[in-house]
Amino acid sequence: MSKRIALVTGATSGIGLATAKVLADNNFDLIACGRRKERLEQLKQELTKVCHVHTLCFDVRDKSEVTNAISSLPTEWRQVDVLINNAGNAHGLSPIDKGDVDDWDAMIDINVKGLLYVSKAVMPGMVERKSGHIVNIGSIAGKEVYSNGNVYCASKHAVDAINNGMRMDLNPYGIKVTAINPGLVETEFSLVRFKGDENKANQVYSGIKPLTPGDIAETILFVVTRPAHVNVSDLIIFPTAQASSTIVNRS
Ligand code: NDP
Ligand code: 8X3
Repeated sequence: MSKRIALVTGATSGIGLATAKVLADNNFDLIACGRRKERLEQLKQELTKVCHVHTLCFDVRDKSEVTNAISSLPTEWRQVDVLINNAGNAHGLSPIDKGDVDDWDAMIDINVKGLLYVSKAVMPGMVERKSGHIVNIGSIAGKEVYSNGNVYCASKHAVDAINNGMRMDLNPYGIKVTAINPGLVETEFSLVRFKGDENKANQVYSGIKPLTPGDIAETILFVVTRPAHVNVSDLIIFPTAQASSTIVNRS
């Protein structure tokens, strides 16, 4: 295997799935991660035509599952060149006093602690080799807080801080660290946030042309293929109809 290896979390859906496909088409071998095994197998079948694919099925909330999965990588897969920390979601959209504590746990455990666990397992190899690139998928919710977004916004503000801290601490090793902060992207995100309520999920994207997962995947491809001396450190990407978390020009 002579291509660069990218490990993508949340490769079973949305931004992660599109990123896996775009990287596979552009000279990367892939470690595709997620909880939904059948989707990982389907992706492997599809991408095996263009690159080597290894799948890892684990829940980012479970520290030992994460460690065991990543330390189970066969020798030829151990050198992770690019880590895409993408797995994440919002759970609920309620005023803070009405919020569901289980939703809060899920967002902090997946979006923040899960990202840390995966990074902890991958970073030592990058540090040892003095090379690598970590791309953290944040959100506009990590730059602005919006009504009822409270804990999701907090989790993405934490990703923003972790991203900046990583860039500082990994700087001596020549490791690149990038945050990609999208606005509205149509994926399974809102279906998960509204617990399967399709009407509510569709309303989020009504009257606008939202970003597609492919738009974000192409941006990720751009940042991970810059020359060695270039690090894109922090990007916000909106659909044209969106100017901030709350300013959205709907027809
Ligand atoms: P999707 O719901 O389509 O995808 C989420 C992915 O995360 C799935 O592959 C899912 O895989 C994985 N995931 C969720 N929970 C876990 C878990 N506990 N363990 C392992 N994997 C998990 O949403 P998006 O593609 O939109 O979201 C991807 C990232 O983009 C998230 O971090 C989200 O916060 C961020 N984002 C999304 C925006 C949007 O508008 N869609 C805007 C800004 C940021 P599986 O269920 O198989 O485990
Ligand atoms: C997803 C975008 O605006 O729904 O992070 O929080 S938003």
